Amino acid sequence: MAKDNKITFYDLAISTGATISPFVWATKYALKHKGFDLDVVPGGFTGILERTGGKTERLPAIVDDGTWVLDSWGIVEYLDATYPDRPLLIPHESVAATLKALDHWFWGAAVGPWMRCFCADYRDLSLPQDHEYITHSREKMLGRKLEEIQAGREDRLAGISAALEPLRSTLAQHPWLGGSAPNYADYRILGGFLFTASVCKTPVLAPDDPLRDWLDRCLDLHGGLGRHPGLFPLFGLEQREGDVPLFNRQGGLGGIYKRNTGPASTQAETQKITQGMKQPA
Ligand SMILES: N[C@@H](CCC(=O)N[C@@H](CS)C(=O)NCC(=O)O)C(=O)O
Repeated sequence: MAKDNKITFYDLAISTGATISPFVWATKYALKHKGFDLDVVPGGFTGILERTGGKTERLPAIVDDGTWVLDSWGIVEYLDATYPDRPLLIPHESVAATLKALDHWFWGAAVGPWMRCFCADYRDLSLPQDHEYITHSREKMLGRKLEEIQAGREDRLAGISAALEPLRSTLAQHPWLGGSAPNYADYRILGGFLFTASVCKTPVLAPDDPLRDWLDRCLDLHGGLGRHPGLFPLFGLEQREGDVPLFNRQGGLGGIYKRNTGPASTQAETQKITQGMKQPA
């Protein structure tokens, strides 16, 4: 398996040379996490079927010493099952279950909305031979002209940034989504940020966003895998008058973030929520 420690990796890139797909980015990190070198087959959106000898219309795809493996999740399952002695991507089934929930939320809260903020730029940045296909297929997917969907994005960016609080409050308490070390949970969510960085002609997060520390550490992993010169800056969004705050400076919400250590820890809250209430006789 994996002759010379190399795995063939079908990339999906745009005219800047940067990988675009969140799934392909996550897979790149997954392969590096397992310690493999990549034999990269470059290319854009059109011609995937021809490039892969009829094996797939979608990427990522890898070939491990003649074995084709398709689909980002399929690749993760394959890598951990075939190479259990190398660092695991999904160290326990519970990580898979929790990550599916996290990934689903993240697409709805951020990746999808960011896609709609940058869909015309995405087309313009794609390889020239891909423009027609991207315009047609993405207008079918999204239901309107790309320019119309993208218009007014400056009014939407603050809300998308604000919605990322679950990541901020978690990463304030753990260095990685994987806990003390990165695993596929980090790579999967990172893939969505790297997709956005490949197309975001205007920044999407505040310069002092707490996510910056985790993102910078992710980009530096595996020899600076995410430090591609074709990526646009994610940080630099300014809060305008009337915008919601770009991030919450108060900390996380929910029971896990408000540990009950006895009355002293809940006194202030109790006081606030009982203010004006009639005292029992
Ligand atoms: N479930 C698949 C989804 C793969 C997928 O949809 N890839 C897109 C890129 S984000 C693709 O290959 N698109 C080619 C096209 O649009 O023709 C996976 O996780 O690998």
